[in-house]
Amino acid sequence: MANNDDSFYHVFPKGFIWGMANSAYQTEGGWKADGKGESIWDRFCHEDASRIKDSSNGDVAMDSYTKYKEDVKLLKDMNAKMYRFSISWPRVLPKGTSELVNEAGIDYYNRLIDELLANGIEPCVTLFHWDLPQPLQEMNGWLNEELVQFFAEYARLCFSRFGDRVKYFITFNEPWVFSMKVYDFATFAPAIKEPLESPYKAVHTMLKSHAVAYQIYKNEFKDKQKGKVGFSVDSSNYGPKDPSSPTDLEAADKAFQFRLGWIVNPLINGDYPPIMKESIAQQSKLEGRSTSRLPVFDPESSTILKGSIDFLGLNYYTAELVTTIKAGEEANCPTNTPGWNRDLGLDRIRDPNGKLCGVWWQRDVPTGLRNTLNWIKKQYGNPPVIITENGRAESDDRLEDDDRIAYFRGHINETLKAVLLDSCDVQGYLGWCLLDVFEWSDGYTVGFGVHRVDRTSQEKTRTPKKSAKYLAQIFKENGFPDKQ
Ligand code: PNW
Repeated sequence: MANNDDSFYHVFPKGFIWGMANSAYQTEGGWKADGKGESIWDRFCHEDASRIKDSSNGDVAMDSYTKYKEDVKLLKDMNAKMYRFSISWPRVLPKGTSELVNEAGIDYYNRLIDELLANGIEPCVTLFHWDLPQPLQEMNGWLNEELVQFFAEYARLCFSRFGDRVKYFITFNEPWVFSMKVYDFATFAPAIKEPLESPYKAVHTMLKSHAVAYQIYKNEFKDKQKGKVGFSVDSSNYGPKDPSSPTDLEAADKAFQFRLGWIVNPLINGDYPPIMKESIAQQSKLEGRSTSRLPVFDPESSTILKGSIDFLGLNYYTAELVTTIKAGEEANCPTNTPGWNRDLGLDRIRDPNGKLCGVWWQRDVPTGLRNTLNWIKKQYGNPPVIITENGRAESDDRLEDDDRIAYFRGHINETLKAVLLDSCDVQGYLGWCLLDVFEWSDGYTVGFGVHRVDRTSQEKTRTPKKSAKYLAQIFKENGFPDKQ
């Protein structure tokens, strides 16, 4: 690598966790195998194929339900020490509730966990990566607070059946992306356009569910199992459009509060960020409402939410630049749509300084990751962080994926700076994604994978891309030992 770049040559602290991530619906297939129930994504794709760009679905996906041993081998070949995967809730509880446990589904995850451990790879299990059991959606999904109890039962089942071997649990994946894509953009299952109240309500239920699950782990399992329970949040980096403008700097901080703080402030401090409460109360008033659209935590929920993570999972992909909206320009501002966007009330663009990636919303801005890690450190007193997703989209599955290599190199190097130069407590890095997988409403038209999958072959043949070999080297050398 050229010497005239701004890379930092050093290794990560000993014990730094390297690995890859994935999720159930995007990878497993076997959508109705061995007693699995229907999820909201099964229903969404089957009901109307035109909802997905290439009219595809996850019925077969990468067939990891049968090919999991091959996935573990790929991880081993990459020198990975951790694999983050998610459990399909309806695979283990077909009706969503503990009324019916599908032992065949439990067996599948037991086999996967055992295979990982036999290969020296630590399992990291996400409980909710968006594939809610359809019967729970019929009850109004996350808008119904009864889901707190159903999630608690599901979490207890997972802790009790897998926790003897799984030491890292993540309750939820990316509530911001989930609630915005479902209830605001209405492009993700079950796509219900209700941007004003529903994203807030859904996130509220998820946070309360997390807190109850965390209590269950702490009270019933932790002493014996000695594992950790975390939560994965998504965030862009938010920078000022004009770095010399104090109001733009303030705007960037406000955007972080609305995106990351919405979720993380409750998990650490037991309540939503003050600026969010103020802004949404004000907007609600302007809409003629007598109360704020942002729900309020009852004292008990607030108490159990406070300090309810053993680690914070950060999913980072891109960076945005923000500025205030000029008076009179509100109607012309594309990022000022009713709901979360208008409540935030800022003019936002994807950072034009970064190279455009294979999806419209992604630009390659590595310094944004270091800044985001520092924002978390400063705002929340340096909590332990694991980067639970980071990766680059391509619009094809080329094996010579040099742009993806550049993305990984830049982002891992900025993480190294955050750890060694800024003392951010980052304990691990998981790349997204092990394979090219079903990319939600984009179907199979874009890929984040470091392995190509031949979906036309019976074997679903996996082939390492150049980036898989590149990451294998970083993982092995624990960073960037010297200039090369
Ligand atoms: C994440 N954004 O989604 C999800 O956790 C994965 O399941 C998904 O495959 C991956 O990232 C790539 O999309 C995101 O607009 C979707 O900033 C959108 C955004 C971020 C993350």
